[in-house]
Amino acid sequence: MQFAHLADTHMGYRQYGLTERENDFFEVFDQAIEEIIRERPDFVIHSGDLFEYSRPPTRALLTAQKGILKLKEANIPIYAIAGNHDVVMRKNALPPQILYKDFGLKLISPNQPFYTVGDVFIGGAPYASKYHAKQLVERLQTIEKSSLDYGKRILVLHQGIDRYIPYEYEIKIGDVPQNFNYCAFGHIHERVVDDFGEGKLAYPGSTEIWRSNEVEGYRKNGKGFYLVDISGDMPEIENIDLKLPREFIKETIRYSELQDELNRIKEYTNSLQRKPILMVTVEGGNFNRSEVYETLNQSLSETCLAVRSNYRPTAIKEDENPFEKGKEALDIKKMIEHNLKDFNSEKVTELGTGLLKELSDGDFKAAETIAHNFYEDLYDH
Ligand SMILES: [Mn+2]
Repeated sequence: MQFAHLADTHMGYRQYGLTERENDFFEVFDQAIEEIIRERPDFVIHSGDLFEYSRPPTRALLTAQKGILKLKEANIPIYAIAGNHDVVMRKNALPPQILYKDFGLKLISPNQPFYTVGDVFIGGAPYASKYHAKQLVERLQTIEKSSLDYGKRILVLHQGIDRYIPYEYEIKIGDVPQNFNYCAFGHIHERVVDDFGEGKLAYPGSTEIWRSNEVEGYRKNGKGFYLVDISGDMPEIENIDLKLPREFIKETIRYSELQDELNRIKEYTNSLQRKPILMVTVEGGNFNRSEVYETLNQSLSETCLAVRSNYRPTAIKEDENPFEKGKEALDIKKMIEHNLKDFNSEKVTELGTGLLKELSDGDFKAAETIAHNFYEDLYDH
């Protein structure tokens, strides 16, 4: 008896406001579906954050629909819960996953907390905030009781646990019932597999790099999903790696070697099939950040999809105010204009720079008016 366990596919996320990045998330989801069908497991578990939002963009809904239909055609049922991103906080509201009920998706929800297939119990709950943790823990005790008569018991949750994220957890490791053979978690974007209770507790992680701090984890452990065999006494877990559509490059360069380093990076990035995301830190020396920012963008914007930069000039003397006029402070207005230029819309640029001005002045009322007018205009069209 085998199943695929994935989570945190975050479809509909448009990283850095880029369509290309939105597509990457779709592409990697398609790949996951293909791999699952190749492996032919008995079923699939998706532990939440299928989508980035509880009201996903149509393309995201469509990509999910296509994938879930393919699974249905291959006779592979999928069990899913809503994560913190795709859960709807209103009482009795339905998460978007419900749309695929007729396509074979089985939603685990407070109304239907578990399913059984022969001797296998698959139960769980949607994401609960820390504020609702107590109710969740009570719910878990009920689920545990319902599971006792089954030979193989799987728990599906989308939560942070104190053992793994000591500052942002909703439940403690002691709150997780111990009698399950496999605890199929979502929420933490790194891969985690641990011995727990009578079996294993696992987070498959996100399928794409959702935040730049996931790059190191991806290099070390890859990204993808798990193929779990629960036939024996202990579940056997195999990593299935997905190939991410583009590279994330992190570089730290010294200001004194800026030109040489930029040439080297340009040559490398030019050799790649897909434009990478480049995160670069420039350090050492006394330089003007605005100028370096422009140099970086001029030399690399053609071979990189996005250049994110960060500056650590030699420490500024304490009595100097780096934000004084004419000093090396970043020109934030210019940065906003540059980053919004892809929208090709004066209105969007005006919104960005207008908000910057009013919010820097502390005029929240004026900022609100700007935002309000922008949306009024938008929905007029
Ligand atoms: Mn997530």
